[in-house]
Amino acid sequence: MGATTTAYRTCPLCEATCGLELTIEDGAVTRVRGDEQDVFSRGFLCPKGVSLRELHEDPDRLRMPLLKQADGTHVEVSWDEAFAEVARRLPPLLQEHGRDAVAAYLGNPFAHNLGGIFYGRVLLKALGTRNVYSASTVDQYPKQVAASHMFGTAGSVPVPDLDRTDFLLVLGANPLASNGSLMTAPDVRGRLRAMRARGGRLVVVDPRRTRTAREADTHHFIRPGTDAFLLAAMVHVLLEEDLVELGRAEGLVRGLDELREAVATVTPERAAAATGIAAADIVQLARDLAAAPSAAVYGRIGTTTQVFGTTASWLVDVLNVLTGNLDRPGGALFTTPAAGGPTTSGADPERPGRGRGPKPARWASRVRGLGEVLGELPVACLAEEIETPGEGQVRALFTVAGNPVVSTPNSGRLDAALASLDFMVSVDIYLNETTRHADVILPVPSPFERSHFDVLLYSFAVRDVANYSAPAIPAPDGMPAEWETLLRLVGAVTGQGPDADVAAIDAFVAAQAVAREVGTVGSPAFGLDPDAVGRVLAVESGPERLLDLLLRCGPYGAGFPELGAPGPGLPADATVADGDVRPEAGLSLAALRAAPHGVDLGPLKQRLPEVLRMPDALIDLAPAALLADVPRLLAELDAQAGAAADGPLLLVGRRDLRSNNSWMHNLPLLVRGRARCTLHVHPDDGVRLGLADGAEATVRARTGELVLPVELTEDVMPGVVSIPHGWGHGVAGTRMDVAGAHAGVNSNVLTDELVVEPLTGTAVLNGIPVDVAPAGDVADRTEPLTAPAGR
Ligand SMILES: Nc1nc2c(c(=O)[nH]1)N[C@H]1C(S)=C(S)[C@@H](COP(=O)(O)OP(=O)(O)OC[C@H]3O[C@@H](n4cnc5c(=O)[nH]c(N)nc54)[C@H](O)[C@@H]3O)O[C@H]1N2
Ligand SMILES: Nc1nc2c(c(=O)[nH]1)N[C@H]1C(S)=C(S)[C@@H](COP(=O)(O)OP(=O)(O)OC[C@H]3O[C@@H](n4cnc5c(=O)[nH]c(N)nc54)[C@H](O)[C@@H]3O)O[C@H]1N2
Ligand code: SF4
Ligand SMILES: [Mo]
Repeated sequence: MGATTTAYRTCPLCEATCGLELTIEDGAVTRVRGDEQDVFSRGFLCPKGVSLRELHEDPDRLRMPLLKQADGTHVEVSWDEAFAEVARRLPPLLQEHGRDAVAAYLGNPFAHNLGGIFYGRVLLKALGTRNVYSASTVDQYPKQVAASHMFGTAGSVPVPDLDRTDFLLVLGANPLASNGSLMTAPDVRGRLRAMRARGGRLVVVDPRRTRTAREADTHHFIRPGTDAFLLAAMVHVLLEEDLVELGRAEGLVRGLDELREAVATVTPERAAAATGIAAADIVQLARDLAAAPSAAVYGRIGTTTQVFGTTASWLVDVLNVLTGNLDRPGGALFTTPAAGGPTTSGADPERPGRGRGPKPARWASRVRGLGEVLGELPVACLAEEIETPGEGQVRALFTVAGNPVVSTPNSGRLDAALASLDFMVSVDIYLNETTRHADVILPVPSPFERSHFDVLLYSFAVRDVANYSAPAIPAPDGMPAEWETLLRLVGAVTGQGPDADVAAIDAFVAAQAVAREVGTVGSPAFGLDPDAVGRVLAVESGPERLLDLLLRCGPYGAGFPELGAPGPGLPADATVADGDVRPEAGLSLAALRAAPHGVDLGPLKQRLPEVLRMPDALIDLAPAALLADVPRLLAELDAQAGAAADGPLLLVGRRDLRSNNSWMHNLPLLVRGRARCTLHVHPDDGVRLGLADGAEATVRARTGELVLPVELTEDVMPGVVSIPHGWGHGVAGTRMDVAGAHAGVNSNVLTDELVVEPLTGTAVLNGIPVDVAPAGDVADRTEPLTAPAGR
């Protein structure tokens, strides 16, 4: 019999970063459990973590590249053949039509993936296109853009101090299902229960009575898309009643007068008419927030992917600042991530808090003129960029870890557009709704077969933590790591042919990273000989080498003691698990390898004012870009006050614990039981519309229509219906048998690519006006469907 071993690793599936304990027998993973010793998750895991074994073993998960044939079907080919096809077809296309003729779309798992984080930008740079798209413009960009306007960088997002707070106000998030987002916190339910056990209060604002709402002291239904009115009215109350107490932000803010003026007319009464939350409740909520010893306001998907996404995101943090909760223990704090990030670098060394501030849009999309945002164009305009002829038309597409056909608005249109491309390459693990259009699909190793460190997510964690996982088992023979595939693509698109020297490109990437670091004032590497630094790092390669550099030069880094340049090292309260080696010199990759359960770097630290990166070193409470959008807010407030009660039904999404966006429905463990892709309808609306529980309904919007089963439930607000996103499987040409048998419908057939949030171009995925009728009823539509509020 072979040996039984144990390996520890971080689950890469969602933002919670749970520690897993894997049992490995004869080279196969036979059990997945929560790692009781993990310094952050302490044994917690959710059903998706357990299902990683099914993912690893899934017969439909791709192990070899696929090539599309003339008849549209895909066949397995060798790695060499696959890269040769890219090297043969892409360079001539770029030569003839220019760099912008190729687009790239980066999906969600990309952000959970060391290969993607470190080498994705190398591929983008090699492509040199302005047509860069990602899931961020159907997700969190409004929050990041608001943060950059207030605090200076897109990484300056304050995180609720979940473990110490006395009061948490949650809007448009359901962390009990999603396990938290821009709030990395394994076991949110346990942490919320601990908060309530120590006397803290939880208030949830959501058009649905969610799992999180059921844990709350108070839940308010809110009409979709109206959070900005509620938040502005709360700001109004704080100012009106003299409840402002800036705390740590005292002397560090600008724009209070402009803010006062902006919300002057947003009274609780007017906000009540628009939101559906009573004026007295709005006033009380503002007072409670101000009175709590510590409090945090937290908004997520329901507040970002809506008509006032950036405005709502801004006002969330305005409330945190005005109540003295920014940078207060138990309030909303900035992290100090081990691998560093925009808030730990880029400051003016002479004057802390000073930096370049928010970045204006540098270009606009070709067809609709939507502004570039944080280096990307809004994915809501990808289809038209492919369809519209002329100079700069997108003719080729790379998707990496993305399924935009299911995840982005007006899926039907994008699906058809992808079919018209001259060439498409997907780096992906499934033949799914999107990748079926790809000429070449390049799979990557399973989560057990790759290394992991959450470079991005630790920047939004409720504690500062660092945990590295090496691959638990080797990848199949011949399968490159994701980063190697990305670099081989770099070779192919830059005309180096299909067999580019990956190690040489990697060495070049590393040398550039070292050059940046030795030129950075304040880095332990500052002024060192780059070759000497390179030699120290050369024991590692690939993402490990780049991570080692970031850790060593980060806020807890070991620096380069071998070169006489030690780093700052660990804080006194840092801990490791029993038996792990405490890294005395500070963090490096070697140090993390000796701490398989992770290193806890303590609760969130107070970072004002040095965390700011604003030209005047002040928090901007009234950024010009947001003030410019206030007239739209006020106009809509007027419009809504009258129309709220008798408007069309509004569609919102929902997540459930056993899904992960669009791609985990092929795992039997996660799809068994009752069908979850249903239309939630309030019983009163059910009666009015003649919809019975379990019967089929037709849901229509401007962009398309769907038929799906009705679930009558008081968990959704009257006037609102809900469909989860990420379904709609079983499409011809895909190869996901289990998902196909639990197909559901694609809710993004109903979301409108022409309706975007104006500041960031982020798609409005919540608050979509829809018609609902019993299926088969060819009810005459008496009125045309109106666009969502604020368009
Ligand atoms: N209506 C509506 N639409 C939404 C949302 C919503 O709330 N409502 N949410 C939005 C949000 S927040 C997001 S993040 C997006 C997600 O949008 P996407 O990122 O486009 O979609 P995913 O479903 O996450 O697809 C992930 C893809 O990556 C592949 N994959 C999985 N693991 C790996 C890996 O390790 N490497 C590679 N290369 N590929 C891998 C999967 O097979 C799948 O094709 O959806 C958005 N769309
Ligand atoms: N199980 C599971 N976990 C996931 C994912 C998944 O698909 N499944 N996806 C991951 C990803 S990519 C992300 S970005 C995160 C998202 O994490 P969350 O933001 O916590 O995601 P949701 O559970 O969709 O919660 C959004 C809530 O907003 C509500 N809502 C809709 N419209 C409005 C509105 O106008 N106002 C208010 N106040 N609320 C509104 C919805 O009813 C819903 O309850 O989850 C991550 N974790
Ligand atoms: S909560 Fe997220 S990180 Fe934790 S086990 Fe589940 S999917 Fe993995
Ligand atoms: Mo997301």
